[in-house]
Amino acid sequence: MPAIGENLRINGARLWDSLMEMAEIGPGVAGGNNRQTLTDEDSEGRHLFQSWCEAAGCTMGVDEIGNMFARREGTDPDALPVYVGSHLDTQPTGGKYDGVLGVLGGLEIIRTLNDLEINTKHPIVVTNWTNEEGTRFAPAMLASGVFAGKHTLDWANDRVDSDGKRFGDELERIGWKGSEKVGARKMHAMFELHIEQGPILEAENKDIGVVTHGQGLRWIECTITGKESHTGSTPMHMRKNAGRGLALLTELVHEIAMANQPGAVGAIGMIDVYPNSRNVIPGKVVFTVDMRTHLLDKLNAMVAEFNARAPKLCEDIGVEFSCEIIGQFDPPAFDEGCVGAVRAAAERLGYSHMDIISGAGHDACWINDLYPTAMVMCPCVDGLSHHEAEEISQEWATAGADVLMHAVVETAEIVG
Ligand code: HGY
Ligand code: MN
Ligand code: MN
Repeated sequence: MPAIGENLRINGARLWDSLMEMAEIGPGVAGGNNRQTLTDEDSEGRHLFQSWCEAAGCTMGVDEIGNMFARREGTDPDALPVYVGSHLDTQPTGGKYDGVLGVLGGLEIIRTLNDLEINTKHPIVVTNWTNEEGTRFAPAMLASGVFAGKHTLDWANDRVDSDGKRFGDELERIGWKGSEKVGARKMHAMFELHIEQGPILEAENKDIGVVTHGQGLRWIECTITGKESHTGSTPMHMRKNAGRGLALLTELVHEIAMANQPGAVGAIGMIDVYPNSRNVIPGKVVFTVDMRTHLLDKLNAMVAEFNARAPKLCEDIGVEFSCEIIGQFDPPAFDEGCVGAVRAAAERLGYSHMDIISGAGHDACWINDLYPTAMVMCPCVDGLSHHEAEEISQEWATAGADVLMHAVVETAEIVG
């Protein structure tokens, strides 16, 4: 196999133009994106991605949960493909790069190999995973989780959003339910490029994060039931205020995370208050606890402490408590061979780099359970993400895609 030269570089301007064009679909209200999964905007972004892939000579496959697979042929059609991708869906207050950089970075590899007329033994498949964010339909990484056998397709299709719309119905409505069996595809390896979504790489002045591990995650959906009553005429001692329970458990989650520093996080992001009226004591509050750390024993201990203390705190103020896990994955350790290919690529290309643990969850975390997988990260400004002001530089995007291409091409084996 011919050596991969340090001059093998992507077209950074073309990648940046594609990022900006995709960002015009599903605009937010403050310069970012609101292209939530299975919306019309998601469908529009999918069509644009498919048109670009087909213009680059790829054939597109779509599975029963809407995962998209754009295949560039290799010289050995029987060789298992190298997959490279991420997600196009965004948070409601999303940025232009979370997920999108990984999908369009994969497409840029195809475009560059076409320009240079480079062939690889293994086919290369660029992937868009459905519903990575888990914001409209919980849990996160839903479709890659079905692909990895973590959820059944039926369970996924029955997930509902806050308007009661069913995942499977919305997938059919936007016309992106494919015919391929989910998980039938076999992989030689998979790589994912993603912005760090944290402050470390920028603070350390590094171009590239070589992701060795990720945090594990537990999403605990909690319901506190009190009693609606008048905020003016109900005496304080007669109140059953579910809102107080939320306040106490918000502080409990923070206290548990702080007690497990360094390297643990916890927050409550999604909250529904019923009836959410200014002059009614909240009768019910439904919310999701998000706890994470890269150490499995610590993660389980954090959840155990929450489960031990939350019911008592609610009982003491006269409200009822129940909860269930609605999303979880254990801390991943990525494939050492693939991680080594990422690290060697950064060194070959002369990019500053450091090993890093991913704070956020990614589709690669699930695929890593099945096939050799690794991630490449680039910095983001102030570590900000899941915010419309999420920003990266063209140089960072280019460096990340260069390293991604070298790792993918090395694994797919260049043919002279
Ligand atoms: O929640 C996560 O870590 C990812 O952004 N879905
Ligand atoms: Mn993401
Ligand atoms: Mn995200």
